[in-house]
Amino acid sequence: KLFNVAVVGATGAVGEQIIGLLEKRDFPIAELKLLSSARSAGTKLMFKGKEYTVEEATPESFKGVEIALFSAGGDVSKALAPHAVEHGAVCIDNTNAYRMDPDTPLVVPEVNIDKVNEHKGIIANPNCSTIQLVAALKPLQERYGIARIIVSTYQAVSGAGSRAIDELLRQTREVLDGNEVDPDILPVGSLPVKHQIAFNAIPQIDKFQENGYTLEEMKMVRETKKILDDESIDVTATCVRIPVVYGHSESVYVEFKNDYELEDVKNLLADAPGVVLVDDPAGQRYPLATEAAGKPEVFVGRLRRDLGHARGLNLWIVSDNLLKGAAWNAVQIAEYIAIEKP
Ligand code: 11C
Repeated sequence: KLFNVAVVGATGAVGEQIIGLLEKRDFPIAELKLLSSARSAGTKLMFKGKEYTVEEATPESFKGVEIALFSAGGDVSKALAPHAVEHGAVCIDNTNAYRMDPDTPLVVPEVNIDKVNEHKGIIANPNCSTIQLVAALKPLQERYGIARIIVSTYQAVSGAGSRAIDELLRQTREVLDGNEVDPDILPVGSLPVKHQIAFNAIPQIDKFQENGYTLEEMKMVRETKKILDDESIDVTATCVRIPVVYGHSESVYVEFKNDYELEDVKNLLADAPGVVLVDDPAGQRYPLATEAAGKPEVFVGRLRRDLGHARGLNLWIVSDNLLKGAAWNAVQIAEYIAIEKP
């Protein structure tokens, strides 16, 4: 069977990757609609050698659409996903709009693909930094149980969209040329205070919440518990933007409920779906953003037992935030719906 597919946010950093993956994976498409805000409507995009004109997304755009992939921001998803559902589409939403809604499955295929079958029209794609964390920890949770996770992130600017990529490149040139830097986008485009990202590390991703954590940090806390299906796991996160274009890196401390052997952990990760173990200190081999960029897997390394806690493990997790962290996870869900679902 072929499906009528809509991509909402087609001109954005994630939308571009989704379109590329639909083409590369030869997704069974009958008709493809590329949708965006009014501002980007009219943009021409190529798909399988054919030119498409991006149209403004409206409630009526979804007539006849069977699968809609949203990545145009939470407000757009809130405004339009219900219309897409009314028209009979299954929505795979890449924003924060529905992730914590109890009726919406929050899905990482390697972890909980079965949840897709419980959807009521919308399936949420988790935040990029959460996806790579849970994909790596799931096989360890199954074997040992997880009591606690402490994660610090080193996140690429592409997570904040293509304008943030331009900003990093522009600022880098400005600094190297000895010119003044005039930050415009980061840490949060809609807030008045901006910080230089070139040659810097900004410990703020998204807006601060009342509890002193940022929204990005609270997404990691809440989404991790929901996806791993265990509210009792203690999760704490510090999210930092660094001057990298593609690939989020994470320093993770995980405390298991049961004793573990390091060799067994390595074997579990080496066999885990979608995970690549890169852990060879003698050869100076460990996951790097530069090597993860453009690849669909989650890379794990620097495995070592905590010095103070026998059931504590430290590790380093890296993945391409636009691929497994966004577009690839969404297309995997779409493939399950279109091709594999019983
Ligand atoms: C970042 N994690 O790196 C964010 C981007 O909720 O899907 C993804 C935001 C989201 O800035």
